[in-house]
Amino acid sequence: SEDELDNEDEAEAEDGGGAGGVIESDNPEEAQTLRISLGLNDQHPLYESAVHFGELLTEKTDDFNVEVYHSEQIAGDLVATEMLQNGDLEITIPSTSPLMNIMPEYGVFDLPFVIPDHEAADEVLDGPFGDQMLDMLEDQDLVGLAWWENGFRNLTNDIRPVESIDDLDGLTLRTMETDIHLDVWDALGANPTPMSMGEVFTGLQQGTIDGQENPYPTIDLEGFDEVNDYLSGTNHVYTPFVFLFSKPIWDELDEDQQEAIAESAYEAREFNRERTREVEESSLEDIQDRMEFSEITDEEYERFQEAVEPVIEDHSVTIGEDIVNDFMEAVEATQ
Ligand code: TF8
Repeated sequence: SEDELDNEDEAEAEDGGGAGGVIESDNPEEAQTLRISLGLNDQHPLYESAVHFGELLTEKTDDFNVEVYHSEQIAGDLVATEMLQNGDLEITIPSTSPLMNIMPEYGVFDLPFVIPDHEAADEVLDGPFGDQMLDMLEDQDLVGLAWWENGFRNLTNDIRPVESIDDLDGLTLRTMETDIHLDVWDALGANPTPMSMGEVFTGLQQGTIDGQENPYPTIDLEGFDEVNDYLSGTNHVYTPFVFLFSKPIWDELDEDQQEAIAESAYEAREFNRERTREVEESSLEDIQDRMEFSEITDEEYERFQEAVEPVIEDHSVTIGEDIVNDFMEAVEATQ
């Protein structure tokens, strides 16, 4: 029965995140429940930010309860997004990368070595380019409400310190489920293999993969530092999180409700960026105690950039030359 389902949901949320994962309306019985699916665990600032979204929303209106599910309890990024398209789930906050399987245009964020720093990322996403990319989601039955931060991605592995392209030779690396990342690591001489986030820890532990790449908070908080010895500050790509709402469910809401949700997602973005950047610093400090850290010299960084140029060219066709140009121009304008 529905009651049983509700109880199960609550038990699951309590299991993982404690009462923090459920943010109730002042009128919980009458309120509609919005479920948020996250791929990362409840230690990550993404979780805290999703809870913060729930708090902002329940301050604005009594119409909603918010339940935050973490660690792929509901689904991985791609499947959760498909559930939104079908009206089976209200909210997910995925990396943009797996979305390229739904919209090739979203691969633009996977082009490596383009966004140089946080300031540029913010400007590009908060400007017309970011708006254009959010608007595009509507045709896919998704409502894009805000850009949140995952961060710059960095490489870990268990075989050797990676300081140059040559060190990548033959390393089996897990990538996100996107062809662009596959081709990038292939061009750099590694041996990439795509998998969903939920399989990465076990893969590293059992040695079916030698390494993976993710922002520092994820490396720290998902415990990858326990199974990998070497960390390289590659900062090779900035793939954002995008706050998505199901369009079929959105269309059933009235305008005030839509506005309250949109505003809360947007307002929580500031909290999310601030927290993520704090945790990025503390995580890097933390993992350096347990991992050997290698920096990439400017010279070597340029070699990386050159090696992936053909990949960028190839994929510009599927992403759309216009989008790629707009993206490059938006980044240049920040410099
Ligand atoms: C990855 C991504 C993920 C996030 C998470 C599932 O490596 O960085 O960690 O998209 O929400 O798969």
